Amino acid sequence: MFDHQRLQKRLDELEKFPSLKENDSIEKALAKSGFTRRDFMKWAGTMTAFLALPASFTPMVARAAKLADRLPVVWLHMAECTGCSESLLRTDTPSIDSLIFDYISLEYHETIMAAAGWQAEENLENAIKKHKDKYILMVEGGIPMGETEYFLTIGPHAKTGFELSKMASENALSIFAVGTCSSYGGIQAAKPNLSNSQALSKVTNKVVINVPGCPPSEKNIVGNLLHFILFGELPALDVFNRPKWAYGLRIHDLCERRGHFDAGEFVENFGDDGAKKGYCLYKVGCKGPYTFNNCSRERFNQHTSWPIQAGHGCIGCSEPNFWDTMTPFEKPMASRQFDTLLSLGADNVADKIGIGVLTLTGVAVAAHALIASTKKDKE
Ligand code: FSX
Ligand code: SF4
Ligand code: F3S
Repeated sequence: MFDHQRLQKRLDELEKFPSLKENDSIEKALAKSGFTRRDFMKWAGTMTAFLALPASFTPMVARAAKLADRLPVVWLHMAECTGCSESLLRTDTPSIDSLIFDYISLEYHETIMAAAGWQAEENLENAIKKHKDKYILMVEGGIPMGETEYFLTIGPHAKTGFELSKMASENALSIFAVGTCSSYGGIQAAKPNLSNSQALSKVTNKVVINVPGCPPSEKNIVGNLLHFILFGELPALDVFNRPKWAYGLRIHDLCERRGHFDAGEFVENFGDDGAKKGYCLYKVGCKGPYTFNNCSRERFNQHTSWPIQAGHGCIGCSEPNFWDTMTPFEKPMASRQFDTLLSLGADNVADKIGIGVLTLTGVAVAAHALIASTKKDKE
């Protein structure tokens, strides 16, 4: 997998493609925002570690970022809140991640493009025609299907989200579902799902790489793009088609409050003494033990903070159907998968302190692994 020569060859080939951004370069974009080459190389080093690659790959990750303008990207909005785009495009303090995203050749993105109406629709058709089978498709939002397909129509011809995403998927080189909504349906797919919103993977037979999170961090979005530029092939995926390098561990595994969980020190109520001391949020509903994502390692807004650091438990926003399965958000998961599998209430796990807690947690982890592998077997 870690074959330098193969990757160099791929990047050499990519370099031969014409730059889609005339008169622009990542160096210029960085300089304009006050970043030095040193900052850029530091960023490339962090990104390399983030992608679970050896440090010797840093120059190649930097080169891949510089070649990001060789691959056209089409970004579609379906039923959602635009939080995924916002996670990336925050304009107040652009990070190197958001600059890279600016620098890629975004051929179509409804939030940031100047065109509107007829012009916008034409732009999309042109981009798809011009870059047929060569562009990366990124879709944000759930897609109303079936009898309620018309609940989402876009543009002057009132094309449905389903039609647009299907057409864009058919002609794409690689497809990413950005956010929980396009990965699994998301909030609008919560019961009773009146719009019958579905995941992008229901629209196409092609492989869809899911980058869930409501929203996903900018690092996970840009990291997936970079991974594709570097390798040109699918990353290792888990049973829910999430890249393992980003979604391989649970929030709970690297949580800064984990020591308190293991010691049996819990916040009992928001604002109590335990909360002031930064104790574990399990009893006030944290779903970190059931959620596979890298927020506890990467955080948000350039590593500034993340939900648990801010004092609220993880609500499991990157898991399928989290709105139905993880609510109520501020109550522990008293009777979910642990109960059904091993007759262990999750509260039980939290209440027993010391060795007992650790043993039971170990059992709970095993239970989750069992669920994951059973699901895989079924597929
Ligand atoms: Fe929102 Fe994106 Fe959530 Fe969904 O994010 S942050 S509702 S994942 O599709 O805009
Ligand atoms: Fe962190 Fe939540 Fe796990 Fe507690 S239960 S250690 S707050 S992830
Ligand atoms: Fe979402 Fe939990 Fe991360 S709520 S943002 S997966 S900490």
